[in-house]
Amino acid sequence: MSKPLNGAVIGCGFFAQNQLHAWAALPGAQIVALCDRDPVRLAETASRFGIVRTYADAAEMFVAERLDFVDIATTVASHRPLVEMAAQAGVHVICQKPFAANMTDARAMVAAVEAAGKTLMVHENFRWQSAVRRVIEIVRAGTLGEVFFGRVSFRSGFDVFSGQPYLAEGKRFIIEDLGIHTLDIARALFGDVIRTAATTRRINPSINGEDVATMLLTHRSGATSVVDCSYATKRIPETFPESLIEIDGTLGSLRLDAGYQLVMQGCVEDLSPPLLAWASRPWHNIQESVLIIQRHFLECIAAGAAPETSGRDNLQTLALVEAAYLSAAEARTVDLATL
Ligand code: NAD
Ligand code: 89Y
Repeated sequence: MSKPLNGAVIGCGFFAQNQLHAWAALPGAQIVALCDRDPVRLAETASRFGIVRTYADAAEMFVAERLDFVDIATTVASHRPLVEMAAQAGVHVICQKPFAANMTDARAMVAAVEAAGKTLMVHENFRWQSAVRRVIEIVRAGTLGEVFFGRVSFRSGFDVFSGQPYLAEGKRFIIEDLGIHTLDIARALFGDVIRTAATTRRINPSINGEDVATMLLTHRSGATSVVDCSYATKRIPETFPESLIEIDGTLGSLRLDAGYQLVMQGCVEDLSPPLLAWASRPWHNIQESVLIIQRHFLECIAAGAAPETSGRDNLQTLALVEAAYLSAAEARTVDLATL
């Protein structure tokens, strides 16, 4: 068996705890260093995961450590400088979503890591949720024939602001934070997009950004999809954090219904995700996908292959986010080639 890769995690906040649990479960990697500019979060996380070497400054860490990869789990404002620093240090990179604040930054980040000859994966984990993955495999196997319609829907009233208070503060909210995942699922299922038309609303008066968005996508394959998301939906039972899916193809249709129930050709299959030892409901679906995407990263490095959600691939998802905001702001259809 080859030696585990040495990695460092930058950002010890709300979501990084899941990433660290997943690394602890993967024999192909060991996290040898942690970085966070918040000393309390850094110390608590280091003690929780038994990681001895800690840094307040990422530049110092890259000088002091011999790393194979870095896992960037900070919020978007720091992504470009940290990815460029990692490229300069010559290490493989994982970067959380949203990958970048705009297309210019995103393209520069992809170019920097490509120039260093290293692997860059965006932690775009929703398409790796086991139930969503099963649907992707069915579509890619051609079981439904030619897909002509799809819907990826995420509607919830779950309080995400208590764990992630910054989500209430930004000018942008649901498309950049959550819609980015459902748009990426639509790409994984139906392929790249030619144009989009979107509407947005803010229902919750105590946040700054939009909390409802509806996007109509025209895919290059000829399929049309609707991607809709809302954090203003009071539904019982609450379905957070499930992405519900409907697909019509020339040979059949399927639905991924609430409760992870796959309904296809008159049969129902229970795709409930496992509750990993370190996971907790209702997040367990997302938490399992963290383990799966991080395993995928290690497998890609071993095989010298590009991750499915590489930085270059993610440019297409990010362009969809930008196109949706532009479409909603200007009340027009946006051609993706213009971005
Ligand atoms: P957070 O604010 O709780 O944690 C971020 C941490 O990064 C903080 O402790 C902060 O001090 C640290 N930090 C920021 N800039 C830094 C820098 N330059 N150097 C060192 N430390 C720095 O945020 P979070 O909720 O954990 O979210 C982090 C990212 O994860 C966001 O981009 C968010 O969108 C994403 N996220 C992804 C998922 C998913 O399912 N993929 C779920 C939740 C959050
Ligand atoms: O930040 C978001 C994400 O990526 O998944 C769910 C979330 O935590 C809140 O919308």
